[in-house]
Amino acid sequence: MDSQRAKFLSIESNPITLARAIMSDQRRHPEAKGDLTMILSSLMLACKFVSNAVRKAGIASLIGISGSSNVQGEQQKPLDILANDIFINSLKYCNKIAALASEEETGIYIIDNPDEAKYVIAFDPLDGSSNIDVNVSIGSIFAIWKRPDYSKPVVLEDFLRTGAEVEVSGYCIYGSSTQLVIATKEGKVDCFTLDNSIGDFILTHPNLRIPKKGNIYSVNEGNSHFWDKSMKEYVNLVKTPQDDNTYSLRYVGSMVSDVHRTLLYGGIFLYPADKKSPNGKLRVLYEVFPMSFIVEAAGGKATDGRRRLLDIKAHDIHQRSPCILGSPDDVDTIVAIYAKNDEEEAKNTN
Ligand code: FDP
Repeated sequence: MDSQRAKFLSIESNPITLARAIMSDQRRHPEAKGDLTMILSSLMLACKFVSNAVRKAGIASLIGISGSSNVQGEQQKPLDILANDIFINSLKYCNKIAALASEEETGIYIIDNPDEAKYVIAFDPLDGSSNIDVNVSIGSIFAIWKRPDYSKPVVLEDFLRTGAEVEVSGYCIYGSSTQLVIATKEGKVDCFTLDNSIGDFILTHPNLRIPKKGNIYSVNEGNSHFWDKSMKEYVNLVKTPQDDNTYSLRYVGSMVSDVHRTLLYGGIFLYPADKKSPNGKLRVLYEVFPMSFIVEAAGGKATDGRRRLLDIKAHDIHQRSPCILGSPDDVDTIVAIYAKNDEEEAKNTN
């Protein structure tokens, strides 16, 4: 069939699947041993399984997927625990991961590998889980690091790294479609959409770039009473129309959804520290680092207001941090406000 006719039938005759994209990436790095290829293939499989479980959640909840028993008296797992099991099982058998850190695990989970595995991974198997029962988009998030010395047994310090050291990070969003966004340290961000009819992720948004400036701000404004002066000043500024420029507020309350929209449409996502949560809410290893890595790779910026998020060195696998990320011009505006207010405060205390 000629390509004209295939187009007419809306059938893509030469799709770039995720597997094909990963393989061609590997070919561009002749020194690569295929370890990351294997890990990404395992993650792709895990995301397909989780996607399938998420799509069934509404029906399955009739038989008690949220932790109760089903009609046969069998105990059902909550979806986030199920997603955690799916990720662990999928990654265990690729033999390329030495240990993992998960939102659902208290400590690091060491994998008994026959060979020396060079990589560790941190993930949140199902982020935004408070949205599951109300059918709002949720996602999985991950970041992969190479171990500094993989001839030795894996240790906690293999995870206590900076975000700038991430090799690959990504998220999968289970929304109106299932999409997997992957960023590499070469600064390439690709988005693949799951085609359920063939069961494969297809490259639909190659080389994503975040708009330089947006007109959407995304924050839980219910916490505004507890914010610091700079946060209050910034949000007041975006709510005050400048010339023709007005901002809209969009907040899903599911980080993957809010960051995905920010990446595609531009604007800013903020989860700041406040008086109730002095370290912010979001977790450094499996929320803040992977999302900041993706946003920076797409040309955006990520900060806690005063320093680049990817420069933080983790000291705990479940540590939290304030998180502000998005279009570079929007992030620069709030960084300038923090700098101005900090300078004023320093002058007043001297
Ligand atoms: P959730 O509690 O539903 O799991 O860190 C988890 C997270 O969701 C993020 O996905 C989301 O951005 C944030 O918390 C929402 O927090 P608030 O409800 O405090 O706004």
